[in-house]
Order: sequence, then structure tokens, then C-alpha cells
Amino acid sequence: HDSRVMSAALRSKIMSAEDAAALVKHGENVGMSGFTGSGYPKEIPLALARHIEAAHGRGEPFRIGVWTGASTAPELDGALAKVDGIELRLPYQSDPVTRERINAGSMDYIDIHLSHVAQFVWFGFLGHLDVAVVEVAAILPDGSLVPTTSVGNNKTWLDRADRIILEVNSWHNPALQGMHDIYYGTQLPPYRQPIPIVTPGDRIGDTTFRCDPNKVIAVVETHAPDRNNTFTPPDATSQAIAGHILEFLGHEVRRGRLPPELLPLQSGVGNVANAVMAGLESGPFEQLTAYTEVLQDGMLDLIRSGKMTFASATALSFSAEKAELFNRDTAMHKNRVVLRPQEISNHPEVIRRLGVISMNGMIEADIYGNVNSTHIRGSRIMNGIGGSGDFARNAYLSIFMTPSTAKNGTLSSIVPMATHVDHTEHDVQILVTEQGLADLRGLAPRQRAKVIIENTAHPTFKPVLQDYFDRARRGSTGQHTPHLLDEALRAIHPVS
Ligand code: 0RQ
Repeated sequence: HDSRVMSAALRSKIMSAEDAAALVKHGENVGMSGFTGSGYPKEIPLALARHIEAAHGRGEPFRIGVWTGASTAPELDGALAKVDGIELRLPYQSDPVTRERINAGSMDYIDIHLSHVAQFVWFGFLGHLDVAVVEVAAILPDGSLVPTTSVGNNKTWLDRADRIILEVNSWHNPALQGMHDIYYGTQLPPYRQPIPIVTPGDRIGDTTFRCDPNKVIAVVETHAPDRNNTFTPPDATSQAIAGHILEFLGHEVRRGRLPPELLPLQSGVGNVANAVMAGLESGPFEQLTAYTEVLQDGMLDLIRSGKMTFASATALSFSAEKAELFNRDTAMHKNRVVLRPQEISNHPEVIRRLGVISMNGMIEADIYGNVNSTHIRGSRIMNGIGGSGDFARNAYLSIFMTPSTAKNGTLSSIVPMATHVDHTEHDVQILVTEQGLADLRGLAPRQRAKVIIENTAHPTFKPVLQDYFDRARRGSTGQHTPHLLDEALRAIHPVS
């Protein structure tokens, strides 16, 4: 695979993953590539985990700060968490072992809006970045780097880290070169300029990463596929949620509030989001575009069928099958797909300008429309806020969706008061469950409660929620957002 390392200077730095990992020291902050199971380093984190385990075996301390784009894979988060090698993790994660450590209180976790991470590093808010470990598809003769299936925060890691370790993964199709758009125009306040993106397909940057060869301390060659997501075929609940959203979008077109080709779509991760994409496949809308964070299977299908003309994202997040397909047909897809740094894919300015239609999953919403995306019972982290806040506040339409119940119907996803709020009532316009859709635009809090309970709550929880609201109307001191604080956070139970 030598041909992927085309810079003679960097070819001399090729070594084993074991030797490269030994260059990372206890207490360092490490910026790793990786975003939803794509583009993460495949071998160095595993080798590092072995070094850490050996150090712990000798009674030596060895823990590092792990900064990424978003979630990664068992070979990165899972392996390092398992050996208790992570002191602090940021931003988004979804690994079960990592989650356990965080919730046990033995790992610190900072849950940051994905668009904020890079600028916080530049501002100096997060401390010093010691090492960057970044997967690339090739090192070009001039030392610039061809990104792989995610861009995430890699530009910032490469610019800011003292030392750089590169994994050159020859599994990726070399035709990836040219698909990325790495913006180098970001300045620090007060010198910032507008981000000149006015349609999802606009290119404003370089196709490769710039990289100071003097900072590169190791190059490791690998050949391994991304660890991708599995999607279950849309079930009845996901299909019902998707159906309500598609009907609503059609209604908005008929009312003249959306153009027939809609506006650029953003869709979150998971099966419900994928079901919405599948619904669009058979729906009436043509010439669709996306300005989103991750490209899932459903969106690739829309691109391949011609329903979607262009998609901008920061990562590909495909099933194994679709990843193989994209890797095979990269040359064909690269005119319709662009991957950008996450500070640009999720940039509030661009999202607001384009008028993005944002659709994200949630854990629960309360009867006034405050949304919890991250916590179980106010204290246990699930994954993190991801990009949902970047999009929700700035979108043309901000939609949140969930099945109306969780844990086999024993818990309601609509509650009197959310135990943790990621998206306030001010950022939430539409709530959808399989029961129906609550359009909250232009409604005052008491009106919102009526529509949310009526349209989105499961029938077995509706009477409990209605009873709470009725009593709050009588007993609450304030009647703007009526609440009974001594019982607002209590778990509610279904009525059979
Ligand atoms: O737990 O796995 O232990 O059974 O939460 O729930 O139903 O599988 O739903 O995969 O769509 O995830 C909000 C977590 C939804 C996700 C969230 C439990 C449930 C299960 C997962 P188990 P489901 P999904 C941009 C958008 C934040 C980031 C974001 C998320 C687990 O969408 O992380 O939006 N969002 N990014 O049982 C108790 C409830 C529950 C509940 C669900 N009401 N009470 N438990 N669960 N509802 C893209 C990116 O940022 C990458």
C-alpha cells in the first residue's frame, strides 16, 4: 500500500501501530478523527489501549483526554474505556462501555454542541491539544492529506496539535479525493467574515487538509473498513412517525410555506430518521437537497434514485452494505456529496440562511414542548446533544420525533416536566410520535400543552397528563406555564 504515502519525507516515518501508540503519554489530550463510526483510526487506539493496560498492570497511572468529532467505534471509545484509559471525553459518544464509566462517575464527559468544539479549541477554552491521531485516505506528494469518510474536527486537530500521527487507510477508494470541502477562512473574533455558502453544494475551501510535515511523528498504514451502523427495516412505529412528517411537509407546500422541492433537509441518526428518508423515496417531492450532519442509508438511496440532487454533511454513516456500495461507486457519487468540517456542516449562520428543515430524535418532551435529548431521569447520560442544538435553534422548521412510549410501553415519552432540557420550548416547533403531530408554531404555552397531549401522547398516558394539566390550571401560582412543582418530575404511570 506504499503508493498511498506519496510524500517521501513522510514515508520515512512509517512504523507499526504499536510503536506509534507508544508516542502518546499519560495526561495528554488527544484529538482523534471519527464521526458516527466512520473515519476513525482503526489500529492506534487499540494499540494505545494495550499500552495503557500494561502501564496499569505495572501500577503506573495512564489516562488521556479523548476529543473526537462525535461517536466513534468499539475499537476507539470502547477499547480505551474498557482499560479505564480515558480521563475526559468530549463531545458526543454513544459507546456502551464509555456510557457506563461516565454514569458511574469514573470518567468525565463534556457534552458540547458539535459546531462549538473547534472554535472552543481555537479560543483556548478546552486547554492544550497535544496529539492528533487522524485517519486519511492518502498523503499527497506535497504533504497534504486526503480525508476519508468523515471530516469532523480533523482540520482543527491537525492545525492545533503539537504532534500528529496519521493512519493511512487503503480500504477507502482513492476517488474520495475531491469530494471534501475544507474551509480555511475561519478567523477568530473580531475578524470573522461571513461563511459564503448560499446553497448546500457550494464549495468554499480546499479538497485536502493542510499539514505541517514537521509535526508528523508517525505514519501507520492500515486496511480496514469503517465500523458502521446497522439499521433495522422501518417498523410500524417509525413508518407512522415518518407518515405524519411527510403529510405535514405536503401540507406546508400546499399552504405556500415551503417550495415544492422543500428546503435543505437535516436528519438525525437512528431508525426513525432513516424511515423518514425511506418515506421521501416514495413521496411526491423531487429535487431534494440536504444540509445535514451525517448521511445515512436512506439519504444515499435518495441520491441514487435521483430524488435528491445534492447532500452536504460532515460524515457518512452507512450500514456495512451501503458503505461497500459507496466505496465502490465513490467516483459516481462525489459530484452529489460534499463532506465539510463539522463547524461548517453545523454552522448556525449557514443553517439559518439556507432555511434547513431539521428532524431529530429525542428521549422525551414535556407538555410545553421542552425537549430532552440526552438524559434518563435527569442524571444518566444516554449519548449527548450532538448536532441537534446547532440545527434546532437555527432551522426553518425544527422537528423532534420519538415513539410515544419507551421500555415496552411502561414509560411515556411525553411527560409533565422534562427532567433535563436540551432544547427549550423556544427552539421546538413540531413534535411527532406515532400517535400524531403537534404543530406548536404560534401557540402560547397552555395552547401547546393542549395540542401536545391531544396529538402526541399515547392513549394509556393521555388521561394522566390531562389530569396533571387540569390540576395545574387550578393549583399553579403562575398561569403562563402552569405546573405543580411538588409532583412535576414524578414518573407517571399508564392507565389501562
Ligand atoms: O435505550 O438502548 O437501553 O433500550 O433510549 O432510544 O428508541 O432506540 O431511539 O436510537 O432514535 O435514540 C434521543 C437517544 C434517541 C438519539 C436519542 C431509551 C431507549 C433506548 C435509545 P436502550 P431509541 P434512538 C444529529 C442529531 C441526540 C443527538 C442528536 C440521540 C435508548 O436520537 O442521541 O439528536 N439524540 N443528534 O429505551 C427512558 C424515555 C426513553 C428512553 C428512549 N422516554 N425514557 N428511556 N429511551 N426514550 C446527529 C448527530 O449528532 C450525530
